[in-house]
Amino acid sequence: MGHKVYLNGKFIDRNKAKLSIFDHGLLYGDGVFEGIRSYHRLVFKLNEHIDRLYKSADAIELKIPMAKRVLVKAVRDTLKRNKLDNAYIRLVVTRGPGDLGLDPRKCKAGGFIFIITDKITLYPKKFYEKGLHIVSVKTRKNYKGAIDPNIKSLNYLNNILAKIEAIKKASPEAIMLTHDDYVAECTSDNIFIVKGNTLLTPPRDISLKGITQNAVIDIARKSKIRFKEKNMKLNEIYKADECFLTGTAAEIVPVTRVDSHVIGAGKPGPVTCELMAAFRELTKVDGVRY
Ligand code: PXG
Repeated sequence: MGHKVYLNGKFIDRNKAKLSIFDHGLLYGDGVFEGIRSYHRLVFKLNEHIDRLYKSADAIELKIPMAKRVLVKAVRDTLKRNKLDNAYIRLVVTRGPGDLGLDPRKCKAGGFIFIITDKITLYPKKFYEKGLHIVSVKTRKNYKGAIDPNIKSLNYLNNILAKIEAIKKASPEAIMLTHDDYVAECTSDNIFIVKGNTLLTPPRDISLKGITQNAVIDIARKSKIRFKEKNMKLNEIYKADECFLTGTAAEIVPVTRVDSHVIGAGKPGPVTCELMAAFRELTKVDGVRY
């Protein structure tokens, strides 16, 4: 039995799954997605990811023709079928095939819902031990009045352009700024700093409200670490005592250099390490079993 993907209610060989080239998900990036992860047969924060997917879909007036619990079951079934204990899960909903115009009403047949599960590729261990060196880039975040950054849509072009800039600077991630020069987030991670006794992250309406970011904020609250959202320019990041990124794939990864600036003591800081340890424990218990 080869590796299967879920596509509109069926399990199909991953090499045989096909979508229409008229799908507006492909033609226009008209669709939504989630990147999810499981640890030892527990899907971390699955219900939170499903809620965000439906919110994103709602924001683009895309109706997911399925109850949330049915989709939750589909995710669990896909993982079980592929016998994956630790996995990366990609959940995608497209607008569906239409004509060559933008009008989503023409996509009458409805969209594709698919689930790909795969082995998770972990970042190199040295990222976590020594911290990342990252850069800021010129490509801006979408202005929230143009595309709300809280819509996790299939249109990731500006993040991809930022990623290309980072790659050219030999950096694994890129800090993206808003149109008015405030730090928003990275291409697929949120950003935090520690300054004095306070944990800070940018205002959550200018970036994607990360599920990992939520988890870190919850841990901070329980651990009595002072936390605030704060609008920050790059200078504040440069002068931080600690810095780290959060994301489903990266989990919590320390940052020890931003552009030419060494952060704090140049190694992962104490608050970062405390949060990393607490997060590791959380992944062992917080999730939907399959
Ligand atoms: N910001 C953006 C723009 C993202 O795309 C995050 C923050 C972190 O959110 P979570 O909920 O994961 O804590 C993301 C994460 C991947 C991958 O394979 C991840 C994302 C998008 C595309 C690929 O790592 N989203």
